[in-house]
Amino acid sequence: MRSFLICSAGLLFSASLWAQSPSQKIYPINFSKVAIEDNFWSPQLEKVANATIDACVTYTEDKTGRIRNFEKVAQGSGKHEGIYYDDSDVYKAIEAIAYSLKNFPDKELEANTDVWIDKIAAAQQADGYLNTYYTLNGLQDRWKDMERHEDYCAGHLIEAGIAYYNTTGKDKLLKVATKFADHIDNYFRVPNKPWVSGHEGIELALMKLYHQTNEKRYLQLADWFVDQRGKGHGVGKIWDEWKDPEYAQDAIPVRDQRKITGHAVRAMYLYTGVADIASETKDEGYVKTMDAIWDDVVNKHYYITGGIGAQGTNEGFGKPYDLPNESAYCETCASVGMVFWNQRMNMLSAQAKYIDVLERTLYNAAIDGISLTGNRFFYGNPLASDGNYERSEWFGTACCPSNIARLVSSLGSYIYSRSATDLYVNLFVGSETTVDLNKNEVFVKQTGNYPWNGQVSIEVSPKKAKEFAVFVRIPGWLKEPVPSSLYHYKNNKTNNYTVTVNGKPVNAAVEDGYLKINRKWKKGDKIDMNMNMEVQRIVSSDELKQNQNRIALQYGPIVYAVEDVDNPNARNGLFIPENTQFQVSYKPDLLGGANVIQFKAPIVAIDQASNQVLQQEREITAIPYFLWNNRGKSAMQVWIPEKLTSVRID
Ligand code: FUB
Ligand code: ZN
Repeated sequence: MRSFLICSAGLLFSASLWAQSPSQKIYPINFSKVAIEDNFWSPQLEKVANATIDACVTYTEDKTGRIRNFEKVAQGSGKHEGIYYDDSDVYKAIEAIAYSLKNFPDKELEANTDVWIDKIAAAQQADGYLNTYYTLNGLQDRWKDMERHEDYCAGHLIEAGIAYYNTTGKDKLLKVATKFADHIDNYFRVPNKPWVSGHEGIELALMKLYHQTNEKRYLQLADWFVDQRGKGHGVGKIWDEWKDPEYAQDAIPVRDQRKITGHAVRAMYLYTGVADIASETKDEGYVKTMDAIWDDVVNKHYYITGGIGAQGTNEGFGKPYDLPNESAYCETCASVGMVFWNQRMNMLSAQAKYIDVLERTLYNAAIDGISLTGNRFFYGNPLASDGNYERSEWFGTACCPSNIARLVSSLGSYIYSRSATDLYVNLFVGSETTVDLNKNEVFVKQTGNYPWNGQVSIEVSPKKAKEFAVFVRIPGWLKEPVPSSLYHYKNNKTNNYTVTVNGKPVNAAVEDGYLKINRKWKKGDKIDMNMNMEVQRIVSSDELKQNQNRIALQYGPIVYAVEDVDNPNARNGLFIPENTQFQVSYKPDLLGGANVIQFKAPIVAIDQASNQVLQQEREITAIPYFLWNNRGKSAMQVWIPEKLTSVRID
């Protein structure tokens, strides 16, 4: 199914989605210019448009008081309903709606969103401040506890305002957001008024506002927010009650930070903003920080599913290499943030390893957050379950549903990038776009059936025949699971690939993970890529204690799980010996259509009657991890014992 593109109108703000930055190497092609027609992703975009957004709307305006809070502020009185950060969910839902409306125009949904926006605008204070919790509870308390998410909510308001304006051309929400940003700038960026954002997010939002308006003070304000950290300025719950500045990445200045700490979503949003700032200011200190922290994450804190944030206690990072499976937190929002950050790192460096990480997180941990039906959500995404864990309709703290909705609806922004002269193909998604390279329109069209198989065709049709380079990402999973030493393929087995142009092998080198195909391109040229997919047994490094003597299965970029619904009692007794033979087949009728991995393997069980251990060979089916828990509650595991001696029976 094809997604449609509509144009925005009445531009009051300059809509440069990613303006030229001094030290940024490549720029993503915005999703609004990319039409997706893809077996894997089109149904995902449709389900978000049809079911997820519907769930967000219902819970925002009917089943919770989120919209009523804005009404009460406008009326001048009433009791605040919900939690102090709930305004952010309204804004994030609007952002998701905006992206989705671009793909699937819907007059009724747009009209309803306009009504929300009127209510939001009516709740804004004369000085630009906007927060229903503090306005209803007494404005005298505003801007006191740095953890209370006032700036975080402002950040989501800014992102929503920009997104809605870019889709519809309606600037009401963007004007509200800009007025709030101006309030924050005037209120804080004066001498001796420190402020450490307890939940980051405003930095990246201000950078978007800077790119949207070309107003330098938003860049300066974003940089100011980052610069506040690590100087002992924190006041409020995190600092006074919890005594935990690491929780909010505030123990030392950002320029000195080398290790990931604390709350995972906060960290991801912070470093996304820092990357955006560094691309403008060429701040080498920030780049060093992010390089070191990125290494720390992928070498010591990264789940094979791409999830991050092992612990529920701080909703974030734990000790290095401490990656429990059943209690893995891996918040959906953290995966969304990981996608954002890795895209920015790729923009700064033009290195494909960041897209390798982005792809792993996107295709596994992130989309695990949403059910096949689109209206059930995981908050945490564990890698094992005893069968009592399931997706929910909604949450008290409801950050995840609208977050995954905004990511999926803007998927088009992650497929292609460009430099001034060249084109980059990052993700393998059936899609088309036209990119202006050096005043030459280049039409690009991808077809294939990724991630279910590795054959991808990319048509490159410039209006005028011209020499330039097409950088095609050679996915890292072909040779290693993750660009770090945390995991490796058993027996160092790698997957091969071939690339031809117009049927002939290309003579091209791989640069920073991209095959650089430099030639005089002409209309109708075609790149054919064939990535050999084989079932890979993944093993963990010795430091990763929880996975010792266990393997995970992967096919292409997809990590697999064994769910008891297909394999009764597999959680208690399955092991996969070294010589196991795997078969992969596409099952069109299973879970919306998916590759399954099937194999014969032993399951051991205790026979109560005879008081003996029995071993039985069974036909096992493994499904893509992101599809588990779509057939009711069921036990599940990603890391499976390799030997009888590591089997657990309980
Ligand atoms: O605090 C706002 C959001 O709620 C965070 O990003 C999530 O981790 C959850 O705590
Ligand atoms: Zn969340």
